[in-house]
Amino acid sequence: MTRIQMLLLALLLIPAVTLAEGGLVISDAWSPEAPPGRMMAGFMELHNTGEDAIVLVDGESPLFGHVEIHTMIMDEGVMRMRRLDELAIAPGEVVKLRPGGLHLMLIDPQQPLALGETIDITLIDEQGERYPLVSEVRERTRPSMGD
Ligand SMILES: [Cu+2]
Repeated sequence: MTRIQMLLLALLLIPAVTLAEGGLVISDAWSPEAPPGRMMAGFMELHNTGEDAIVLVDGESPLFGHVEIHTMIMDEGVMRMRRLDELAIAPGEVVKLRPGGLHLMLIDPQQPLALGETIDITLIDEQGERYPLVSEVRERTRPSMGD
């Protein structure tokens, strides 16, 4: 079985919404397509359905060298990305990662990814709790993340 076939099989077995142990519901995860070798972004909704704050501090993916949590800031009239050490989600809060704002940065791609393919990503909180998700590669929309 090829890696692509395995990814497609995995997609069939994973529901669109993943309810993790810690009460973090992750939905509508997607990544704009990018030229081979370029870093990619990850967008999604994060809903903390639990009683306690969830503080995400890290991420990882088998398809990328490393994963960072980024935000966008205005710097002398130019939008720039900045790495966040942590992303806190209060109980009941929905945080949206979307183009032009908060996003995951998927750095050092290990293989080309075509439209419709999926990326396994795991978010990790400060207590070491892991929140797996699957991001679908979709067409790039405006506003663009650039790279
Ligand atoms: Cu970024």
